[in-house]
Amino acid sequence: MDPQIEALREHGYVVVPRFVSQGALTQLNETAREQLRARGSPLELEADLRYPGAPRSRADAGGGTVRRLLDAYARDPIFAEWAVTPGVREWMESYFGEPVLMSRAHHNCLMTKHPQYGSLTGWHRDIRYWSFQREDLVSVWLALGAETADNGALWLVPGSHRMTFGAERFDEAKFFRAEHEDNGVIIRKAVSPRLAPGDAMFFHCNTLHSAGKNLSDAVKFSLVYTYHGRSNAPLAGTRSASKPEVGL
Ligand SMILES: O=C(O)CCC(=O)C(=O)O
Repeated sequence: MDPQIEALREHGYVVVPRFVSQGALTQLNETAREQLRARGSPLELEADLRYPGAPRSRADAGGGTVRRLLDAYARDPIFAEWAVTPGVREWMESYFGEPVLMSRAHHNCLMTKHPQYGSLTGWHRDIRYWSFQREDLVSVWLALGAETADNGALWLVPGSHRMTFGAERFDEAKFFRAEHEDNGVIIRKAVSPRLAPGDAMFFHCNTLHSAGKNLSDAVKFSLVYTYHGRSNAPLAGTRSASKPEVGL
């Protein structure tokens, strides 16, 4: 595990092959598909976010396309089990050097990327979703199927979690301005690691990343959770503090 943690510290992300066993992967995939069929709340729709390529409204063609099945932890026991699975706990404790908590306020979701109506996601740091004492959170992205640049896998800029940028490099929604010349130089260093089914990608909340559209003909499913050390509390009164966290 130590070389993986070193890689995360150095590059801002690391892929751990075959993190999920074949048996668990089959169960997770069945549950993911059932959950998408059932469309239980809370859901985030592509039409609500309106990222590039998404339907313009819920009334338009593809307007019901799901982007995230939110609160994965509460949706099904197998999703809850994977949020706190010993492999993740050991990994996160080793990185943070203290007991860890899983936030239920963002990520904590099953991400779906649909052909045709699935949108692309611009360059950003996930810290935009959070308000904590320190910008030190780590997400685990569990690929339930293969993820490649062709079906909308993540692109990440190695080492960007250690870079500092002025506020002018981001837009009002905290997307990293792709048209800014200096940003372009950084974005051109991005890589898109291929993930096999069952691989995990751990990445830091300050790692710049984006994702393209899904050009395949199958929905892509990924389970995503975010963790922080116990000493790094969410700021009172913010969305990050709005839901009880889960101790591992
Ligand atoms: O899958 C995508 O489109 C990007 C997901 C992502 O970066 C996010 O939700 O923060």
